[in-house]
Amino acid sequence: MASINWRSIPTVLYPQEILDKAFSRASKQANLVEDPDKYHRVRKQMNRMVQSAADIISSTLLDYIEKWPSLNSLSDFDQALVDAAVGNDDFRRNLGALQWASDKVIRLASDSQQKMLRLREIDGFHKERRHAYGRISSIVDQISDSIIWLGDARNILRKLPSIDSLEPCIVVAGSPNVGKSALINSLSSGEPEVAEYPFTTKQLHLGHFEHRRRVYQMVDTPGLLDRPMFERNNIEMQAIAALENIGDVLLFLIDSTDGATTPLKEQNNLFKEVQNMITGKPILTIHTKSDLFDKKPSNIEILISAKTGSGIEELRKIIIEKIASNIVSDPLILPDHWYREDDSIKPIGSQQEILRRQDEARYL
Ligand SMILES: Nc1nc2c(ncn2[C@@H]2O[C@H](COP(=O)(O)OP(=O)(O)OP(=O)(O)O)[C@@H](O)[C@H]2O)c(=O)[nH]1
Ligand SMILES: [Mg+2]
Repeated sequence: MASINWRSIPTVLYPQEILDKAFSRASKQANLVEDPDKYHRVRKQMNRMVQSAADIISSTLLDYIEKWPSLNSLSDFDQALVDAAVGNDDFRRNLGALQWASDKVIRLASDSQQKMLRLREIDGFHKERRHAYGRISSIVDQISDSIIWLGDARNILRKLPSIDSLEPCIVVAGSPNVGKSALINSLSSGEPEVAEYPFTTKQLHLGHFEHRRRVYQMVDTPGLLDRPMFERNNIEMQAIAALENIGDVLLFLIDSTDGATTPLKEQNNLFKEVQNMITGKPILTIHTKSDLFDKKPSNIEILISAKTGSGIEELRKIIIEKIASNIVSDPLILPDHWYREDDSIKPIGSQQEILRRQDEARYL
């Protein structure tokens, strides 16, 4: 499943703006009508006004529906994000209201045109046009709450992180201030993006690097995993479960320097909790801020410094290897030539693909 580009969700106009746009364009259309006979001219003009106004409103609403992601096609992770951010039920209901209004407006225009066919007075055409406009306005009014909801929701969704579930994803966790964001910075090939989780007020960092044409995505978890279990609500638990879904490997960062914000004992407790929560994913324990140690502590395997860059390239290799070897041992591997049900043309999990990844790991 490819990632959703939350930023591409279009601006939603206010209900009155939608009506103004439709009515003013419809008037312009009416001005284009030419007919020397007044009776026919007015009939065509009124007809065209109603038709154009309805078309513009309907296409504006349908365009919103089309450009908004369809919930069913989202990954579990993205669905959990949307649910926490704006609520999946509201999401469906409000988009549904737009569809309803679009259908209704089109039907109304066609009824109105039928009526005009039967009218004999010029005045009658004007009257019918005004009547149709009134009813169009009232339909848009009826869904104005939904339109306003979508406008607000768009501003929230735009800030969500975009993660491509076809590419490997590295989740970075640990207590506050251990250096999660700094590590993502130093592993990233470009400037990491800043996004938001709907579950926390903190900003998260999204980085990526490429290796042999694969994009390795990194996402950090500020404020998500750094509190004891009992303080978390359902929605956060859902987020953590979803996080487990997207991550191919979890990096757990520990700051064991003397100046660490969280005492080492508490960091170890959090580690145990995370270990219990995240099952079936490789977890790498990484000690940070090595530049602050006088000499390397003997019991530590992976030690890095985002500040000096020490240990970063070694860590990158370990991550790539870990992901490659984990794919090989995946018990849910699909048989040869089986394709996953999504838009990817890559045969994920096929024997060839596995061999290719094994090769990659071997020639690191
Ligand atoms: N000396 C040193 N300081 C570091 C290193 N990595 C991070 N820091 C510092 O540690 C502090 C926290 O770093 P962040 O990367 O923001 O930590 P974080 O885990 O993302 O913090 P939260 O997002 O608040 O949970 C910052 O002041 C960094 O400059 C390092 O390798 N060496
Ligand atoms: Mg951070």
